[in-house]
Amino acid sequence: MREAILKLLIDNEGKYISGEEVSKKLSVSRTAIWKHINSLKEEGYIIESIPRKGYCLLERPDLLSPEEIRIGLDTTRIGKKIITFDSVSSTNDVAKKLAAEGAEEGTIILAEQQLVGRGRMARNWSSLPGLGIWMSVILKPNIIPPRASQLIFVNAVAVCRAIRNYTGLDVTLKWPNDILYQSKKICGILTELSAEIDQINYIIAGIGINVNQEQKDFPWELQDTAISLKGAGNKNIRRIDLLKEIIKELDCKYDIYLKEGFPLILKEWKILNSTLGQEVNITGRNEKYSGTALDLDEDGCLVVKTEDGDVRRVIVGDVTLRKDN
Ligand code: BTX
Repeated sequence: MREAILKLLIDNEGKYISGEEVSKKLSVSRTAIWKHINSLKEEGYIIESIPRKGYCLLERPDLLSPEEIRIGLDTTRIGKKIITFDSVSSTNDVAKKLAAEGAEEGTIILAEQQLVGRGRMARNWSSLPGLGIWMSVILKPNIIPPRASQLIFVNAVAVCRAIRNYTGLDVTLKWPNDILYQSKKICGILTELSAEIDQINYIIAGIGINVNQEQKDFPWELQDTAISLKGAGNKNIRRIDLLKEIIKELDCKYDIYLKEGFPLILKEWKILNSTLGQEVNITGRNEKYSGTALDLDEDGCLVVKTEDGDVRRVIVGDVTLRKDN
C-alpha cells in the first residue's frame, strides 16, 4: 500500500492530492494514508499536508528505495526482485550467497556503502556511502560455460548506453570491463561465475558507478584516474533515476543476447569502445607487451597486433592506452 501511495504522490509531484481522492483510488482508510505518509516523511520524502487541500510531494530523497525503483519499471527479467542494504562487505558476495541459495534470475542487490568493494584480481573498489551505485545482478543464462565471458560485454554495453541516455555524457567502453569519461574511470564491472563443466550455475554482474563524488572524495591514489558523473557533467545526479535506466538497459540487452546471441552486442560494443585502433600496453598474468588493438572477437577476446608483428588474442589482462601514459 505504501508503494501505491508513493506512486500516486510521484505521479502528482508538486501538486496537491486530497486524502479523499487517495482513499477512493486505493480503497484505503484516511488513517492508514496518514500513517504511510508519516513513514515516507521519516525516510526523507518532503510532503506538505494542508487540511482540506491534501498532500503534495515537494522533494524526494536520493535513496535507492526498492519501492520507488519498482514504480513504472516494466522489465522482463531484471529487477523483479530488489534487495537493498545500508552497508555490506561487497554486493557481489551477498549476491553469490543468495544465488547459491536459489535466488531467482534478475535479482538485484544494492548497497549504499561497501566496506570491502572489490575489482578484478581482488583489487580494491572505493565505494563511499550514498555517492555511487554499488549493485550486483544475478544472471542464470542457459548457455555453455565457455560463452560466459560474453556477459561481460552484454552488461558493459547496457550500462554504457544507460549512462549516455540519462546524462548525455560521451562515456566509452574500455576492454574488458571499464567505462571511461575522457580516459578516467567512471564505472567498473566485475563479472563472477559459478559453473560446472557443462552448465552455468549463476553469473554475478557487479557494477560500480561513481555518481556524485567530488574529486576530493576519491582516495588520493585515484585522484588522477577516477571521476564521477557529477565531476564529468558538473551537476548532481538523481541516482535512482539513473539506476532505473540501467535496469531497463540491462534487461533489454540481456534479452537481445538470449534471443539473438552475441553478434548484435559485439556490434554495439565496437560502436561504444575507445580501445580499438589504439596503441596499447597489455599486462597479462605473467607478461607485458605492447601493440595495436585490432578487434574484439566473438569470444570477447581483444585481438592485438604486437610490436613484433604477431597477432595475439588477449583473454584476461589489463589494457592501458598508451596515449594516457
Ligand atoms: P578493476 O580491477 O578493473 O579495477 C580496480 C581498480 O580501479 C583499482 O585497483 C583502482 O585502481 C581503481 N579504482 C578503485 N575504486 C575506484 C573507483 N570508485 N573509481 C574508479 N577507479 C577505482 C573494476 O575492477 C570492477 C569494479 C566492480 C565494482 C562493483 S561495485 C558492486 C560490486 N561489488 C563489488 O565488490 N564489486 C562490484
